[in-house]
Amino acid sequence: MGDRLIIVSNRLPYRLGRGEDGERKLEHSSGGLVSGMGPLHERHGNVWVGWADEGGQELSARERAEFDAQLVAHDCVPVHVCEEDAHGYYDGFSNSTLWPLFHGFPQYTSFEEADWEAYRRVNERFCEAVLSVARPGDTVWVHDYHLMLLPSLIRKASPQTAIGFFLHIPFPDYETFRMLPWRQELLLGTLSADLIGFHTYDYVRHFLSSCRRLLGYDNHLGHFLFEGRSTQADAFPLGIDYDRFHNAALEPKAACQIERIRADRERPGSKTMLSVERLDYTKGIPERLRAFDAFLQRHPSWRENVVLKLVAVPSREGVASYQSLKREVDELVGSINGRYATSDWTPVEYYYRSVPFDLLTALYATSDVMLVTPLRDGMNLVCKEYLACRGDGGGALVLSEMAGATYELHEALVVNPFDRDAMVEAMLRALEMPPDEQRCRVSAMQKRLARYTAGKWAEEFLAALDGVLRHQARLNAHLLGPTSSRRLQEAFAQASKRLVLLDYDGTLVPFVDEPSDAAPDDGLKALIARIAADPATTLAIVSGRDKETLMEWFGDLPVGLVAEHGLWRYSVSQRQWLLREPLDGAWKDRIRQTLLDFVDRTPGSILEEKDYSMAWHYRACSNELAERRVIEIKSALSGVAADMGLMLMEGNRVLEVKPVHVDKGSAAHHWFRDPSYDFMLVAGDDVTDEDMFRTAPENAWTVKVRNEPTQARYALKNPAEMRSLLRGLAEASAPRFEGRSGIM
Ligand code: GDG
Repeated sequence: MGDRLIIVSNRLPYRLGRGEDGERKLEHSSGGLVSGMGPLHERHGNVWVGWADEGGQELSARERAEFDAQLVAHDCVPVHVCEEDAHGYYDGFSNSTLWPLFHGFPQYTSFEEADWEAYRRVNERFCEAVLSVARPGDTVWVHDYHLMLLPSLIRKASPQTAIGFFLHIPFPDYETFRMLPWRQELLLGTLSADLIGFHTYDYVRHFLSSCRRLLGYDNHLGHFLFEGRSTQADAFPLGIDYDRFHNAALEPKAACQIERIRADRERPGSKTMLSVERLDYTKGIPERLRAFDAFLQRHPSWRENVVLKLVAVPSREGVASYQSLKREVDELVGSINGRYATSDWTPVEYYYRSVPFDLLTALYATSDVMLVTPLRDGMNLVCKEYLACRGDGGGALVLSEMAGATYELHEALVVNPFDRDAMVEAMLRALEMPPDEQRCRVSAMQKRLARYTAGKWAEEFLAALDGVLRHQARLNAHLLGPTSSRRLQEAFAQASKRLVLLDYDGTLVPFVDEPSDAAPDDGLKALIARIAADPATTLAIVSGRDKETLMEWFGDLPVGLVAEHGLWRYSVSQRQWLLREPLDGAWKDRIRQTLLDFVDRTPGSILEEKDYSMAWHYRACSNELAERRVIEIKSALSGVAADMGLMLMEGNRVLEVKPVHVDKGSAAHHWFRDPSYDFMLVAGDDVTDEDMFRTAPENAWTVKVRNEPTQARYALKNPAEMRSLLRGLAEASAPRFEGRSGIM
């Protein structure tokens, strides 16, 4: 990994505030991102790029310049955005499009082209700011949904930069994500990062599923190849600065607050339930208030004995859905208090403001029950902070199963926030939980939180990014770069007898959903014709396709053809197809119906029947379904296949049933064993081509057209690069064809 880290997030860790004397001054912002990245930011040389938050203050040009200078002195790079773009980017696309949709609230989602344009422009501004400070060898870590286009913008401008991206909110399921008109651009925007992180594995799965279904990118355990580069998506659950919270309650300022809160308790022995969050519709505040209402209704003995302290921090007040939520919460609080309050008891204490850190930790330390019941939450740090502040090991946490944090905090009372009865039940259990049970649950969760802190999270993410970069370096060592390409061409030019064996799909042409749509274009045919025309060169297409298709596409060229992975070989001199060994295709009748049943049950899949093999193609199917069907087909056919001397072979989104012992490696054997060839090039892209790579003589130029682990000596990134290599051979091979056009 690089020497310096450039952190990029929507906001900087400082904002402009006012001191007690009214003087403008920089204030440190808090929150999970700042605690995770703070220590890294402080390391020498590291910088933070973000939107300069002027705290709603009107600044003159001179004051803004002073503010910038202060930020720069704190290793920050401010990004300034004009008011109109800021509105479209922040209130608009970030908070009225991505935020609601990603949290599963399509009813609040707006789809405004103008907001999208502003979002794009602001991402470009961020890119300019990053490039203004980036140096070769730097690592850039981009955060959150505001900047989903930034990885690709940086990649385009600076291809070698190491880029990490972390999404702090949920990634929605495919059915929800696909509603976005700009869905492909957003996926492509993030995919240029080397490592893409999410809080939970569910979000990773959703992301991978959208990549597969919207872009056709397959992955293997979260790794995939994107534009020839290995990229990884994985889960990294964000923790908190545990010691900061754990020790805070012991600080004199907080201790004083704790004393005051205890003294203010309306009745000795009464209990407090607390909730703290931004006033946001994802946080489930009205649902919680309704459940509290039902709780007081059903359990009258708790009236006057419990108080719900509701801290709702004003947030995104410019967005309409937040304004109506504010009205709803105000009304609910008013209605509960109006119904149950007595002269010395107010059931809901409602604070519509942010509270200072020492009061926050004092509230955590003194509340008997913490209610964290969002309808959807990427992670949720408040529940972790509450636990960290419980120095006495007591307290009870009611936690929504819709928060990412649930995966780590199994000892909480986990509830479905939409289920009012379950919420009422959980409130009762939490209030009545015996102290021993409280300590047992809380201490188990504390141990985990103390270990996996925000700092550890950042370290693990960067270590994983480093791992991806090392993996890329290993793969890139195989890449057939300009020097090796030149050497290959020279060897080709100097050879007196050459062999060129080429796979077709994925090697000479990219994959398409419908196999019959992959016919060679005129440029490709002209290129192959020119290489094959040289009498010193034997060129053969070695494919899994049936012989009729190969004949139709290449029958007019002087090239050898191998069909059905080696079952058939077309002899140019004999002008006929030769069967590799006497075979019986009667087995097909026994398994055809089984495969056809799978076609019916798997929309998008097709069955291709060849002379002595059958191929079930699932390129156009949903990934999850196809994976399941492959396992089912294998188990349905494995017994019959063994009986009949068949094997099930997995290719690139195809499962093929064919006779054992027939593979491309054995098909190529009669060429490989001929010692008179002094140049051999063997190229292919999938698992069936590995048989050729394995059996080719040691000095053969074996080339895999996908940069991934392979038996081949070299790799190219895609069919376009393969064609360009062949163009070089065409030029070196047949001078007598010079002047002929049409080679592409
Ligand atoms: C997003 C994702 C994910 C809150 N009120 C006060 C206050 N806070 C601090 C808390 C906590 C932070 O703000 C809130 O963090 P959350 O994680 O709970 O929620 P979001 O703001 O929605 O954050 C979320 C997070 O990103 C990190 O990845 O967990 O899922 O939505 O640190 O302490 N701090 C003070 N006064 C308050 O009144 N001082």
